[in-house]
Amino acid sequence: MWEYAPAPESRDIANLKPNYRMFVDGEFVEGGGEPLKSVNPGTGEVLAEVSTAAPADVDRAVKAARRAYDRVWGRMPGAERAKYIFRIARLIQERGRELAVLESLDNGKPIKESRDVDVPTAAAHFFYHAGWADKLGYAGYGPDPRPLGVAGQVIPWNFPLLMAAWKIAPALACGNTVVLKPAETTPLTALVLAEIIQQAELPPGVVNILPGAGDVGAAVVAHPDVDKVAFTGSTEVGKLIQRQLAGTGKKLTLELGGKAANIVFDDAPLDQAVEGIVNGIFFNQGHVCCAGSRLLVQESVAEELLDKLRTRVSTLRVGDPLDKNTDVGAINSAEQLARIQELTASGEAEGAQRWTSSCPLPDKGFYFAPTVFSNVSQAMRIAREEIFGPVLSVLTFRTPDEAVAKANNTPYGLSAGVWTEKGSRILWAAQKMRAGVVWANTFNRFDPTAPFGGYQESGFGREGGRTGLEAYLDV
Ligand code: TXE
Repeated sequence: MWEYAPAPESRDIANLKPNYRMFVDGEFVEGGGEPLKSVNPGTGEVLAEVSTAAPADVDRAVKAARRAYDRVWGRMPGAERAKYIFRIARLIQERGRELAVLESLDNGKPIKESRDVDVPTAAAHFFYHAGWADKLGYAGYGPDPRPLGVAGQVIPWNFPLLMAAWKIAPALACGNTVVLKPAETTPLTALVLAEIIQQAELPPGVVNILPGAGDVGAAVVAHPDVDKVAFTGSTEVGKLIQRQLAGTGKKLTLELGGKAANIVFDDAPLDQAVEGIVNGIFFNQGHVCCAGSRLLVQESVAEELLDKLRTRVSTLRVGDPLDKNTDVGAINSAEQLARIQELTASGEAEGAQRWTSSCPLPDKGFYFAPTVFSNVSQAMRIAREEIFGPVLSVLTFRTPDEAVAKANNTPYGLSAGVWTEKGSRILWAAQKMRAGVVWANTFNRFDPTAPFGGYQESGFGREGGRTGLEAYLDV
């Protein structure tokens, strides 16, 4: 019934190699660390072997980045930098099919998402930031804002290519050089991006990409010649990095976890809201820091909305990430699957009512059926902790004040959604909520022109837009 192996032509498009090497000083070289195996979460099979960085490699990469900064990139006129960045953007578009298939193979996300969201948004980030490179003097940060130097960047596995673009594009536009560490379960598209950077003929050392586990990330962060650290990942590791950097004078931005509230008022167009709720929590298997993982619905429409929601979620197809009809792909790793299972079990144990879609699941690979918990109370773990999977927790409220109070009852503060016909209520709720992004009558909309980032334990600093440039400039 299910086809587990991706169609051979799709694998070919991915241009998959048996071995991937790290990218240092303009060349692909073998790292001194223990090689890691990248697994296809859609099948559980090994996709490729990837060499990883040893501490000496981190030092080499940072030295190469420093040299490139001092001799070339930090001095280059912005208009010249822009040409290289535009070239990267064009090459991402040209190699878009290859990148999309590889991303779905390595991460598990549905091909329609990697094709229509991850790859085009990554290209858009380079296009957008290329446009800034020669206009920094007009950005409002003084006539001649200076770059910071070498940026050490660590990214997670949920949007491997897109997170690399979010980090690299603004750093380059502002004149910094980069040492980036992709996540251990998804290093492949970052290494194809390295090929693109080579193809675009960036001077050696401007971008260096070092696969490896957390120890490599820690070594990049700690390197004394790294001037700025940008991290996206768990709140736990973010706090660790913040402590590690205290007193070093390095500039830091953190983009961490979330537990976003998606608030539906009784006047909301319910069918439209259902689409937004589904997109908010089941897009990318819920592996999204700003996922709308807590649905807050006004009591008077709760039952009607839940009926509509379960009906809609029953139609989602879970399965082979490379199948164009797949709506929910594979969970990125066995560890993440276990984490989701443990948290959903806690929801049942604490008395929430569990509903799980009866869609068939492939029996190879890592999958989790879309799940909706109702009768959730604020004290339950599934209402407080980031599940990072296709699991929605539904709470109810009676008044707008109660809705906002519940939305803010979290240590996080990355995003939120509001569904209502009343414009005044949207503005009121957006003012009252401690969230970096508030979407109104939509969810999960990303645009390189809009600053993105959080409050409280969701981190600090903004990425994207003019504000995002501040993270890479001495203003
Ligand atoms: O994150 P880690 P994990 C949340 C989500 C998920 C949980 C755990 O809830 O279930 O975190 O995921 C590197 N110094 N998010 O364990 O460990 C690591 O190698 C420097 C939300 O994958 O934070 C990887 O490249 N770097 C989040 C990156 O940090 C270190 C996205 C993220 O891994 C390091 C991911 C160290 N000491 C998970 N230790 C979001 N905001 O979107 C690890 N790393």
